[in-house]
Amino acid sequence: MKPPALKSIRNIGIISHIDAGKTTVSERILFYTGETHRIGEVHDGNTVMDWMAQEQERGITITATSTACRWRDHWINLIDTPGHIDFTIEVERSLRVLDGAVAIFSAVEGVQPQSESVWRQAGHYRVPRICLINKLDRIGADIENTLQQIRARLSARPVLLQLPLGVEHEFSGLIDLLEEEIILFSEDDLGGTVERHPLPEEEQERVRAARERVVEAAADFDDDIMTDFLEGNPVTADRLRVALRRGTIACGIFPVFLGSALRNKGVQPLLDGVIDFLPSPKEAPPIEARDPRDGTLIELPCDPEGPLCALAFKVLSDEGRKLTYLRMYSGRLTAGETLYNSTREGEDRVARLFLMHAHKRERIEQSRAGDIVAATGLKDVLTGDALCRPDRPLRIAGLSCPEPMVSIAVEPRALEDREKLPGALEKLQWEDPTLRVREDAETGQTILTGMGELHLEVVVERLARDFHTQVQTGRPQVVYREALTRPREHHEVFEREIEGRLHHGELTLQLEPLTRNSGLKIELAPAIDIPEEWHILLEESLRQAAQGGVRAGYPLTDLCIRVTEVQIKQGVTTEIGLRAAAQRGFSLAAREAQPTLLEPVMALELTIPSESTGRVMGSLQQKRGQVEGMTSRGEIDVIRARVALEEMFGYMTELRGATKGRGTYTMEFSHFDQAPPETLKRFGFTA
Ligand SMILES: Nc1nc2c(ncn2[C@@H]2O[C@H](COP(=O)(O)OP(=O)(O)OP(=O)(O)O)[C@@H](O)[C@H]2O)c(=O)[nH]1
Ligand SMILES: [Mg+2]
Repeated sequence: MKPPALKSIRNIGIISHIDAGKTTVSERILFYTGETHRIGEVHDGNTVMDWMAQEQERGITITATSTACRWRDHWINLIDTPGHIDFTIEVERSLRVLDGAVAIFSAVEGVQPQSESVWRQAGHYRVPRICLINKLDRIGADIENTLQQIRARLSARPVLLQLPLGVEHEFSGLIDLLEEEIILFSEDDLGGTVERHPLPEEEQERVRAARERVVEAAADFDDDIMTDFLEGNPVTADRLRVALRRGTIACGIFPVFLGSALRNKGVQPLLDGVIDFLPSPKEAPPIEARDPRDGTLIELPCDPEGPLCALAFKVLSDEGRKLTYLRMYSGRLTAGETLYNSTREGEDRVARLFLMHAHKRERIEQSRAGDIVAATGLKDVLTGDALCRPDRPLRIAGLSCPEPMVSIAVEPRALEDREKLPGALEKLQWEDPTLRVREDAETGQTILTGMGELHLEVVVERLARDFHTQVQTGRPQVVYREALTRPREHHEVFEREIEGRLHHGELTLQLEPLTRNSGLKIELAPAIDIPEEWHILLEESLRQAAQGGVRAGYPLTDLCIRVTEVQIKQGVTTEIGLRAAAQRGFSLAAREAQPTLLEPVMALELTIPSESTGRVMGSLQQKRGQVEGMTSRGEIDVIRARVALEEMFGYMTELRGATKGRGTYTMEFSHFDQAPPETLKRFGFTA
């Protein structure tokens, strides 16, 4: 099939809090665009987008799934992302490569914590968004309240483009404010037929008022519309669409659609919105690339005739072989071509290229700027690597990866499991940059570190299912940080003969504790006159040393390490000598600077029936939790609190018990804070 013109492509993602209906919407999109012949339902465990066995059983999305479909002569590459915070890397990598997103909100729950997080992530990459307020069929659906929360909690400017016909169980269709028409979705073919009718007399007043707000928003992006708005002249739907599109692409406004995905209402107008308001790859801002040979910075617009530049944003192990998802930013790529991996500095060959339809693939011979494709054959490529032509190396920013917070020890059950474990974990790590694997030096156990309990549970289950490797797991442990409480200065001399040659390194270090959540800083005094390579070497050695901790093996943070002096002895000062002096000097000084332990503190939002509030508050207090606010909505209370992660293991079970199964909570990392005396004692720190 002939590839579409660039302006007819949309690379978009669906993002939201857990359970807002992303997968339900995606399944409808596949059905209405003719990609599938039946609608999969999350509660039946038969969706195309949640193809992994664990996703179907748990009823949640775990991994971002990419698919391609066609609508109104446009090609849409669509990525359905998970809402659970443990899988946030999936959202991060998707937003990194997408040109636009659909943010979904539940009309009942409004803007939930994870919606705030994904909205922030999208803002970071300046991804234009349109919104869907979903679940209008549910009791308690409240559009105005959700819009208000979008304004207040997301500091965004929503522009409502539709009105509902009825709400809750009377929700029966929509009013299109641009065209001033009624939209109905036929019940006979699962909403497949969309009918448009003129507006009845009795609706005209409320439509006029609501449409005026749309014209007002559009006027901010179009001077002619502003004039017409001020003079009270009519403005056509087409003119409004052009202005709203401009505003959306500039992230100045966020068009809002309405619907109930489960009841098959509202999805086709949303698809129209994707085409009308979200940018094509050509309209997305150019990316910045650097030529590693001379450091020159260039801007790469989306151009098939430009130099080849692609980002590997996802690597899957598919029956033991690597399948690499690529976002093509510039140039063309043909199957069989040899590429240069500018991140890892090596060459790799693309065997085959595919267009992905969820878990099925369509083979293609060539891809070009603007496309999202998958490739086989790229043996050494990992998530976040940049690919280009060997004769035109280009580097682009990789992925920013969140720090995992929870670890567990795993023990292979049988001998054969022991043999298979390292290989299986390596493959899981290809896929998941937030999974870390290391061996505990003292116990010899394999330690997995991940984003949270659920993340690690999923990993262990995948070991068993996909890699037939059974393991026993220990209790989850928090990943702490170490910090210093006193400043310290230290002079270190290293001098030793190694293999017949004298190595010397001599320097003075200053360690200075910083305020909480400042991270790690390494500075070299400007007066130090050493070659650039030694500069880098010193910084790397010190960073490595700080990473290893002082007392409990956790990375040091909130610290500035300053090298104030480096004494050079001509002919004997060597790299080996300098490295040894830096690392030994740091370690001795840090031990004298009264190290302490910091623990991760999480931001929680609990939604519970009011009758359980007393019990839940009591238990939060026992967990050293700080309640920061509570709002009531009918019989439901929403509590916001901060609690140390250490106290939160197994909390889901506890909360279910305390609320007769009706309470839920979400949490995400907030900050690091001083660990309590018992924890300090456990790790041998003085309180
Ligand atoms: N009543 C009602 N339920 C809905 C609607 N849309 C989705 N649901 C239900 O909400 C639940 C969650 O839907 P999903 O589509 O899995 O939500 P999601 O956003 O993909 O969730 P995660 O991927 O786990 O973050 C399912 O039980 C759906 O059937 C809707 O419009 N109305
Ligand atoms: Mg989902």
